[in-house]
Amino acid sequence: MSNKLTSIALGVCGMFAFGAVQAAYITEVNSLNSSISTSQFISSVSFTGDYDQDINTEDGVNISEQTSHVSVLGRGNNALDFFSFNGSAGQAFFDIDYAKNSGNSFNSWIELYDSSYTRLAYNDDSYTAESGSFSTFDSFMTYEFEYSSLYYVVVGQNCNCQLTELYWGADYTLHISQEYDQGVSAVPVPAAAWLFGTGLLALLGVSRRK
Ligand SMILES: [Ca+2]
Ligand SMILES: [Ca+2]
Ligand SMILES: [Ca+2]
Ligand SMILES: [Ca+2]
Repeated sequence: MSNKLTSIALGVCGMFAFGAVQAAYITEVNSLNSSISTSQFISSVSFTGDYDQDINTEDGVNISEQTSHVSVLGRGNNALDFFSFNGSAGQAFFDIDYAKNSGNSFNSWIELYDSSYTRLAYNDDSYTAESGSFSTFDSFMTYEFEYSSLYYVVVGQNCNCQLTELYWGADYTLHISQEYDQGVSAVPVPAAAWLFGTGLLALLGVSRRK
């Protein structure tokens, strides 16, 4: 009995550890996230602190190991792409890389909204073509969250200086990064696994006493 529970605990911890390593890049659920009410929620466990050459400030300084970050592989489907995530108080970075449509760069545009869908910020073009971007038409945005909450990011393209639906098949990568000291942290993943393991050990103790 105890051996069985122990192996289950080890297996679950292993899954958590595997998830933490593999979770940095996720794929957009194409065509299902075209509105605020159907936004694709990015779980905190998808964020990691692993090194990534394309996680950088707008000036091109790599911040992958100073932030908790997630990268979304998105694709246009004649619609806007909506994502939501739990942001924490502190500095956040939103970086569009590899924006391509039929081999050519397209003019991305991103917007940030709070949980009541009030627009907090938006960006059209970046200051520099940093790592991952071939063109300054790729968007880059920083924002200091005042408090922890659900936030929305919308990805589209610039048409007549406003947010417009992405072309069909337009590819891009969206990196969302948050500073470690106050931001969303990858730490809760092993912490959750540790607590789960501790709970199981406590259960084992109870069953042994019985
Ligand atoms: Ca980048
Ligand atoms: Ca899409
Ligand atoms: Ca970029
Ligand atoms: Ca742009």
